[in-house]
Amino acid sequence: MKLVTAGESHGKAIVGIIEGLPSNLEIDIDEINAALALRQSGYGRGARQKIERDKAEILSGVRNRLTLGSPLAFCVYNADYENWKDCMAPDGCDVTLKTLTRVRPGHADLTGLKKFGQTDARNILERASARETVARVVAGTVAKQYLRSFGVQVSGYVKGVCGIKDPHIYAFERLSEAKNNPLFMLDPDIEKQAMLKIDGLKAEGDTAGGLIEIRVKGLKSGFGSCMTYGEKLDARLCAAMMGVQAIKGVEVGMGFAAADSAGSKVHDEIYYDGAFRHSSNNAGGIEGGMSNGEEIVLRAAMKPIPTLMKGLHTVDYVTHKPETAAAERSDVAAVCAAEIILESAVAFALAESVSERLGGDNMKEAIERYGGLPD
Ligand code: EPS
Repeated sequence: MKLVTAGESHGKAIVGIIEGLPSNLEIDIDEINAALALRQSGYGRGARQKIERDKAEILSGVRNRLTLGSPLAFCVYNADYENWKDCMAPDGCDVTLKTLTRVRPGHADLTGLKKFGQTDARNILERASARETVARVVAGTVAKQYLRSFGVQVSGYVKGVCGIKDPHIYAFERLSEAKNNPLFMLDPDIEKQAMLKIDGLKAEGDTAGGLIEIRVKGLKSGFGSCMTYGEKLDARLCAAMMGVQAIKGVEVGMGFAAADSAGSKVHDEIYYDGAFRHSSNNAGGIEGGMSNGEEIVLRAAMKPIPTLMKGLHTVDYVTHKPETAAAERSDVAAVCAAEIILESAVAFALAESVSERLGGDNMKEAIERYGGLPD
């Protein structure tokens, strides 16, 4: 299974093509659109989300709600294109209308300008923008529908915002409740503190990042491989998470804390009660690069959004003069969006590994093969 995305933030649309889906997978477009709406939601989001009403249109690969086994192509139109077509239209426009040379620290602007031989960072940021993640959410929701056919679920929540952290451990079944809350957090008192933090940062023209936990339940053991480094499931899932804009760190299970503990406090002891089990899950469900049948536990650290309304010190790329970085509008915090996107990215990467092992031209074959695997 493979995903290709395309589209600029203020271009006509964000599009994607998923290759390698088996036939006869039922596609629920309402679930895709609900995920897109969640991606737009959350406390701390900016003005752009008031303009957009993201809805996916499936262009190919699905007939009467069932996949055909052919590439699934989709698009989500950018409503804001109407306001930007004078400087974004592919067939002729005035590119001087929205130039950006006061490059933003933390964004792709400066390095992108040098790398792609441009003088207007608009030509960089339009693609580097997290607007591209619209496509990842569409594909990730399709991947979730594929994984659900085998009883595998992906969920998550926001665990921290700008240093205000929720230390609790929650059962998987509780995680979906987070989507009803303004910051996708599960402890109302901690969430209130985090919202106050966002209010304060907004008043100062500043931004926030956060910590997001993603979990996978119901996956049998043996996905990924200990035999080749490229097939290791933890490597693939972490790469997918790091591929999400603004993610600067990822961990699996006990993660970085394992480096500070003795082996006897880290490794999950094994027992047998008719099936092989672990007495704890510090490994986060992955040992030797393979799922071990326990819940997969992943966490990602998101840096603060790099467009600050108060503007950081920078240099104009063309004049080389000291300047304040450009800012038109921005999110204060996009941790809820990141949570949805990370769920999607993990679901897609996992679906890739699952489909690699199962093969199957149609869902019946794939489900039968999954059923025949050891737990
Ligand atoms: C985004 C749309 C963008 C930003 C954000 C993500 O809208 P605009 O640039 O029109 O305000 O809100 O992009 C960034 C964080 C970024 O750094 O580019 C979206 O739909 O997710």
